[in-house]
Amino acid sequence: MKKLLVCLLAVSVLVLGACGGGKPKADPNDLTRGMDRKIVMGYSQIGAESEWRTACTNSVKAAAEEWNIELIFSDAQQKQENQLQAIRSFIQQKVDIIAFTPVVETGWEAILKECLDAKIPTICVDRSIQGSDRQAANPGDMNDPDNWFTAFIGSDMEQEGNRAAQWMINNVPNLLPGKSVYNIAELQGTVGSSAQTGRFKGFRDTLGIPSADATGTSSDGKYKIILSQTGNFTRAEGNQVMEAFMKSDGASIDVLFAHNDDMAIGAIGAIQEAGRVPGKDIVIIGIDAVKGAFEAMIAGTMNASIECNPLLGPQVMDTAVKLLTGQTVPKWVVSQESDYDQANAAEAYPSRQY
Ligand code: GZL
Repeated sequence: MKKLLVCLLAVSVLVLGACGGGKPKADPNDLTRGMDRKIVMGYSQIGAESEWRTACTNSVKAAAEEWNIELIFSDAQQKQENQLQAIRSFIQQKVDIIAFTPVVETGWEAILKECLDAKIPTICVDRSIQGSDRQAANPGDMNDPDNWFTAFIGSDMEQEGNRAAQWMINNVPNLLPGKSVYNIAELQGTVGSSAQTGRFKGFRDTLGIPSADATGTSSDGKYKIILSQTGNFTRAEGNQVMEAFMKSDGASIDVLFAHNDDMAIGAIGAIQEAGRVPGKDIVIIGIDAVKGAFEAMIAGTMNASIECNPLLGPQVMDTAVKLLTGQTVPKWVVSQESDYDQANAAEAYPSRQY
């Protein structure tokens, strides 16, 4: 009798499986394979302050389409309180996963712990939070910010600052020969964002300037940061701050280091207004490698841009599917990037995607 029952059970399972009973077979071409329904992702984006940000948003939206993931998108208009509100709303909507780009590094502990309590995994996109070294933390150590979020997808901002300083050291003496000291003006990004803190520190570390100091002289005495102020990553503010720099110290500035290309491009107009030649009298180094920077480098009004890749969408969606189908993901999915200047800008420009 028992044997008969076992056979009947086995046959019924086989019959059910054959006529599609139980979990539907995932379409092998469906990138959310392993999920028996559409993933719902909430994404809190900072805003639309730069070419880079727009490219990042477009990449995330396009990848959500491709991965067949339902994206609930929120634009925070540069305000952290709008991000906190959006994330709380995602929790109330019981989304499967939350992605966010923290506008600044601080103020995320409470909301991320609400996500943890709601058992909703979180992905930091592009920027990270204070105290995170983006390495796997000791499990359960809730004093470690790396346990407050699930994964970080983005660039090494400190390394971008290093790369900008290294390009300057390798190229400025040839571009402006015969000087014993090069005076630098710096346009910082949004104060307190991981992009600003990382680039600020990385640039100074390479020069041997204390990373707490806005201005200072390199350990070899050749490079001197004489001006440093935020332009909030926008062209308009980059132009305004550079106009003020040119009024106070225009004649003595040799190099402009801008934490993004949009501020560098805004500054070009202010340099021209002040009667100096951008790209020649003042060497201009930006970060992002957006199309506007390539156009300026090809025109000769800008000298270099350190790439920061905004095309993060595919990595965000791939990480979301892996997390929701029980696969392990690295704490930090690092972006791959290059450096561009007037020597390679024209060749690279046609294939640029942003
Ligand atoms: C960097 C990103 C920065 C860009 C700016 O990862 O957060 O914000 O460099 C953007 O262009 O505004």
